[in-house]
Amino acid sequence: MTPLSPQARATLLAELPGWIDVDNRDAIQKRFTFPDFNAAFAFMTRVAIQAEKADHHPEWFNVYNRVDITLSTHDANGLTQRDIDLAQFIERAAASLQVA
Ligand code: H2B
Repeated sequence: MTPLSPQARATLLAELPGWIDVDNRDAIQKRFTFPDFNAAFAFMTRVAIQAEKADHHPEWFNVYNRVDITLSTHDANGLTQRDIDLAQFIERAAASLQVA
């Protein structure tokens, strides 16, 4: 796995609304807010199962109904297609649990 080119990175991120660059490292982050802890943890469970399946794991922080997620590929020391794939899965999981 090699980090995405700046061009590929920009094109792929344009399709992932709300994901922003992390300062001082090649990574992206997004905050997800759910109705309550139950929904947040259900979301985390879905993401955890997918992360194990893909052997690609998020860096995340949960407080009650909030989940802050950072994605980067440690083995590549940067953002790769694996992070994009996981971000797309995360978007689908959040959409199925999040109350507008
Ligand atoms: N997750 C992330 N985000 N980046 C990695 O480089 C990575 C991972 N590597 N999950 C995997 C696990 C690696 O450590 C194992 C040994 O395959």
